[in-house]
Amino acid sequence: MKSQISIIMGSDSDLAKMKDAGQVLKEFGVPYEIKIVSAHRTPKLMYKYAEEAENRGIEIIIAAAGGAAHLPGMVASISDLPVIGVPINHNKLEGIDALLSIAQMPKGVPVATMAVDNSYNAGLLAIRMLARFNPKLKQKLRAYKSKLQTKVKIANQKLGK
Ligand code: RP5
Repeated sequence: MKSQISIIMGSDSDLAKMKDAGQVLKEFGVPYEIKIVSAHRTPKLMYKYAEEAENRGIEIIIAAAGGAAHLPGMVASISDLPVIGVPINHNKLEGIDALLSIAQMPKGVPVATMAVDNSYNAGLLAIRMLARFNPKLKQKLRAYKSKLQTKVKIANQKLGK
């Protein structure tokens, strides 16, 4: 099955934090690919990857990076696809460096920026985007949201005892 979502990250040291994005896509049955593509260490690969992603059938790119996190913004400048950025806490400045690098994009080149290390929400946001045009996925999302509500209900019942 062709991958609909691309998960890319600047280094294999980001991988552990990006697993949640893959996990949630897997749970919803959305095919994805995952790769290391560094804006600073492999700029030519990044350019080629971003330029070709749409023609390969990718619909949304989730891009993660830590520190001077240029990958999501650069990929958004090259590709027309929606880009979801995940700032990684690389144990320096608590990830604020990456958060600001990814969020503070200039007008005209948007990146949907997640909370630091929150690749789970990046996966879920990608699913919400796809669900706009995919009724089966929409149904799964509804079931997911209702499970969230049940969890809170059970937690409240326990508090009441
Ligand atoms: C960024 O630099 C990567 O996304 C990673 O978060 C950070 C450090 O990379 P390594 O030195 O651990 O490979 O480009």
